[in-house]
Amino acid sequence: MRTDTEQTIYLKDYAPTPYRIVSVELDFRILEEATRVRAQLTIEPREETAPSTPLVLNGDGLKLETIAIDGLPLVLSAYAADADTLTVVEPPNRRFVLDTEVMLQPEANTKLMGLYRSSGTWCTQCEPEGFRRITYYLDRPDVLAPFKVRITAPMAVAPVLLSNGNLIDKGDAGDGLHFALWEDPFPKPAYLFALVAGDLGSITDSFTTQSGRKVDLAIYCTHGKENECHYAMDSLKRSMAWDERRFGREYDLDVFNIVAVSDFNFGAMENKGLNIFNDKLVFAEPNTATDANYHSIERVIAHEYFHNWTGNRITCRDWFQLCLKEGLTVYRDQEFTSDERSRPVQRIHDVQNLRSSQFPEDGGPLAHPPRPDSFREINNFYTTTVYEKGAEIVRMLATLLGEAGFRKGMDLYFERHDGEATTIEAFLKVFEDATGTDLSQFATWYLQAGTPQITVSDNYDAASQTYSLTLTQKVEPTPGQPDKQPLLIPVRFGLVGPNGSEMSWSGVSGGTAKDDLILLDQPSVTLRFTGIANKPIPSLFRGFSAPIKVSSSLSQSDLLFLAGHDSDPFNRWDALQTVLTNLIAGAAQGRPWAGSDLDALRQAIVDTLENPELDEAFKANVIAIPGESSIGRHIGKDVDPDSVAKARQALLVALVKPIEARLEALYQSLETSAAYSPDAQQAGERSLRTGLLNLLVAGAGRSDLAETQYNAATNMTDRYAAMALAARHWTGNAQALLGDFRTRFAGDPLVFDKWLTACAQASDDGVIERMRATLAAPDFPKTNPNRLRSLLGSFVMTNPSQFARADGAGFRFITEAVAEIDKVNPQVASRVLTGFRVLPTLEAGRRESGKAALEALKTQHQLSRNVSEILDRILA
Ligand code: 0A1
Ligand code: ZN
Repeated sequence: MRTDTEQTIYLKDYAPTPYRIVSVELDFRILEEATRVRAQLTIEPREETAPSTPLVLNGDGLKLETIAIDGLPLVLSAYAADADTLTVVEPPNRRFVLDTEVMLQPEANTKLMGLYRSSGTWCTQCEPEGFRRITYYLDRPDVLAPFKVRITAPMAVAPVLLSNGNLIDKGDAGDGLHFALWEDPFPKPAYLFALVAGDLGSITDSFTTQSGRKVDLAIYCTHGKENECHYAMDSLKRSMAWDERRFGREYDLDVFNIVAVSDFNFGAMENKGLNIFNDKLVFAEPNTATDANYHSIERVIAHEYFHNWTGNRITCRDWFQLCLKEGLTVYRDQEFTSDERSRPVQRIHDVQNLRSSQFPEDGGPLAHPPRPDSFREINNFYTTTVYEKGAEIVRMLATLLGEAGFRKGMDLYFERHDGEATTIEAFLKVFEDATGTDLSQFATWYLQAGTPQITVSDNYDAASQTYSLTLTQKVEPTPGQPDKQPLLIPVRFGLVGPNGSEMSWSGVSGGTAKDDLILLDQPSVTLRFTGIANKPIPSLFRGFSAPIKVSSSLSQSDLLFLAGHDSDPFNRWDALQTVLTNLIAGAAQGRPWAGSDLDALRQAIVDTLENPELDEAFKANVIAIPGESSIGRHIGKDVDPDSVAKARQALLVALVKPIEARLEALYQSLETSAAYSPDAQQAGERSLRTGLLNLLVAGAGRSDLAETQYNAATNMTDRYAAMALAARHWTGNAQALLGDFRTRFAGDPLVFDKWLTACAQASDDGVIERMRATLAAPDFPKTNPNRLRSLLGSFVMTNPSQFARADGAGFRFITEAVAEIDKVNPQVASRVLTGFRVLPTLEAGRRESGKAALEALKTQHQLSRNVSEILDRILA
């Protein structure tokens, strides 16, 4: 059953608009019942536009009240208006002012796009196509204009009135109303427009830029939450300083405002000078926020701030170029966090995220290039491929060009394209021009979907002291792309000698290898290194120098050797993870491990834990046993999640039991009475302690330790970790801990999200019925994306054996929930549905029951364009 028209938009059809918008004046009259929006758009035809070309503006669910050009109302025959478009049939062939009025009902806007209300506050979300839900406009990113915004609202309900840019006037407007006038001098696309009107508290600060300008900073929030905004403010100031230091980028307005709202479809939004944030990415205090929350706040505050240059000053020509701003900005926020915290630990974190979310997307039915060439619903393309793979591409560029070359290219990018809406091609061109490098083959990364699979083989010839190394690349077909081109893949590497030190060579032939970088630019490359005295162990893709999968020919003992000796910390971690994955995946597929393999692995783990040179956060990552989804992905097809879960559990027991006492002693020794600080050092110690607790609970049944930690906790990080572990393993005390947590933090919505997530991750068969009951409770806020994502998103993404249960109950629970949520908020619904992308990897029975659930969703419900597109792509 369908109602939405299935229109596909193609990159190849791009054409500039026949009309330019020279300037924008908006007048919002906000009242409890409704909001009236008057737009005065100064418009002119382009030089090449033929006279009488109709002007077609976008709308979405709008109802036109009045329309005039240059002050004269239009006669009925001069325009056509419906909910989705406004056409002026024969506009003047010169500059003119189009004046329109519409009425909005923000209260009824549950899609949270356009102008809506969140806990009483009026706020907006316009990216990508929300502005057309506010007024008729050329709502596309290549239409840039300066905005002047007047907001009038009741003083009592909305004492705070904010928009983009600088405040130029404010005052009383009579009848209990007041007004504010904002002006943003920087021409911007409509997706960066924002407005906030509400009764909000705030904290303020200031930042002096490198050229000595003082910028007023403020974070607005619900009254009473001000004290929880300080970490966000601190992160903002550090971000501003970092962008000056690292990229020479200075902030450009006199004010920078952030507003935290409770109902938000994403993490946050980079509106010019007025960032709007999901409150979970602003509020933090030790009793209710975890270290992971602090880490995310720092990262997202930085991300949105960095968009001011990469996104706002230089924006995208069209939405196919989304990766231009997102990939680059994610790269920048990753670099910021690496500089602020531990670089290797951040790299591990980012790669884990890439592997657990982007790789499955890239290898399944939803695979698409970082720069897609068609879409039905652009909201479905705010994906991990655009964001995280996009960041990896920028990272590879930096690797290939070196730090200085990369910076030269970035400087040229800012110089050449400031104020423009541009493309991926223009981005690559600046690096070509700045460094004289040919990037034509490299560009394929943006255009081709799929994760390259790298095969490695090697041979050592003692007689000639020659070591040869063959690297082969292959990308499997993805939807719409049956044939793949070879990519230019930077391989950072080293040859590790028998004593663990780096080996050097006297010569190399057969390919490009310079210092520690091999350029794999052919389907297969064989390098011959001469002057090699002993057989080396290759350490490849150091620092994860490219977003690829490697099938390594290394034996377990070689991998464990690297885990103990590689000079590259990322590869040390990765080697041990590979060993763990191989053992569990093997056992799940009927190839049990040998006792000696496990002994060696256990020893490697103990050695790592006892190594005084490694920091705690790194150790915590080393002892994190790969999750069931990760093992499933390694197996790749015909996966039975139950055997994976069983094998993983068996390995945990076999690994932990013999060293339980040592692990417990270490666990106890990490207890501290120091006052909580979210800094990387303390957070690292806590994460190691949690990692040890995980081993002890999962591998030695020590739920008593979880309970003790839960009760003794003096911060949310320790308390949540203990409860979540008990819930996941559904230990005897899990229900009691969940119950205590629920009542202890009753009334705190962000902590309720943590409870929902922990509930959704439970491994027992009762989980679905409990979730059903939670969702059906009359007071469950089904309009709030955070609540829905915490319950349903966590379930589909992190509880693989219950979601893909053999009886199909997990699939049906989700499709039924999606059908219901779709009526309220299609963006949240379609995102939850993407969890079904795992279907092709599952064994036949589960695959079929998953498909049946999707078919039922498709035939029995009227679905949004968002959900329909995802559904059709998964079923294709
Ligand atoms: N540009 C934002 C992401 C974002 C996209 C869409 C939104 O609403 C539907 C909100 C935010 C970012 O990259 O942070
Ligand atoms: Zn972004």
